[in-house]
Amino acid sequence: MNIHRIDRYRVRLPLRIPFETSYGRLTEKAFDILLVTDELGNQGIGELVPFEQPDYIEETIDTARIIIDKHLIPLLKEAEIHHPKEVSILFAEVKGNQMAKSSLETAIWDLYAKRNGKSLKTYFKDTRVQIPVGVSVGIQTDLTKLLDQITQYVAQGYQRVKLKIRPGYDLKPIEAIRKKFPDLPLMVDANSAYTIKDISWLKQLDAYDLVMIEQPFAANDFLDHAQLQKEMKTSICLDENIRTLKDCELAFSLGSCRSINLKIPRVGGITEAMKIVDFCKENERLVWLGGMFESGVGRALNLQFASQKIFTFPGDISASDRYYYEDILTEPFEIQNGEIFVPDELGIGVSLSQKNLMKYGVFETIFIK
Ligand code: OSB
Ligand code: MG
Repeated sequence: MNIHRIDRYRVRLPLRIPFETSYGRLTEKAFDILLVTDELGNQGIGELVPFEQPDYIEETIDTARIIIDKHLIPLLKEAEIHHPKEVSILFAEVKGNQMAKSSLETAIWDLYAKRNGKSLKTYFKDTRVQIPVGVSVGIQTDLTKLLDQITQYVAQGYQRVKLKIRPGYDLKPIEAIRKKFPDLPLMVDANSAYTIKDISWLKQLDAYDLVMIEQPFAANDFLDHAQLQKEMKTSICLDENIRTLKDCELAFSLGSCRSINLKIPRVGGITEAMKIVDFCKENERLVWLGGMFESGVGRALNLQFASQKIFTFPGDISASDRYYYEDILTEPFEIQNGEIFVPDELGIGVSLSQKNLMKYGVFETIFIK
């Protein structure tokens, strides 16, 4: 298979509810949709997910576009690709920049599956058709509004709630949620907002029966997380730290965490994500699927990947209407009894809405043979 053409839509979708984390407030999500066409006219779709600010990790949508245009597309131009697993090897000479790589790598997996007349999930072992889902709730200093929001999500069937926290916004909201929902599977995500100096403060969280605490310390820290995990009963989960299988091995061998939030784009694509899944399977480690406020394209990819039975813990894969008024697909994803169906059509299994792409996006061709 040869890549003959690559197009992109630069899209901005307004969020229904502004999303606040320890590092900032998001009111709309910018992302690119990449269309990769082969010599036969088959087309794969990928999503470029980084944020506009380098505050979650260092990649931004602008830096990723430069890496794609100047470094990754030139590598694809001359390549003859027999299997999408070769793409990560082809891209290896470009260091880091996992989200840029993932946008093209996942588009090529989609293209490959479509070329072979298959749904993407057929390339994974032990899959099912419906997956349990959770919801990630932003910082909301008005606790009445926070509890109302969570009440709605619980009524819609979300099986697990993740609350964003930061210093000054932790014990109080957690206590309020626990009081109202004593049995709700509840976890928190600090997005790196604490430091080792906060260990004794964080130890108080052990009293709230949290399923896990996600990424309390810096995005590249393993040692302080290991110290915290040694002193806490509650499981630590790492997100920002995990860019490669090696990071995953390091985290578990140092005892930095007991579970991994796996995001396909943060590890450079499907091939590396599969290696991490295999490692977690072999070593009986908890791995679950996170999200990046993806549009329907990235959401469909996440659903295909999370169809693997190892993903028993509800992921950050919510219904389209939890995020956006309108998405760029012809059909939105809906939650039914706490689960979302995995699309069954070819590749990632979704069709783009041309109307909405034109409404929210700008089209450009970035490579043509
Ligand atoms: O830390 O997991 C995170 C959203 C944006 C950036 C980082 C994170 C998140 C989420 C929500 O928690 C994930 C989602 O629902 O897509
Ligand atoms: Mg996180």
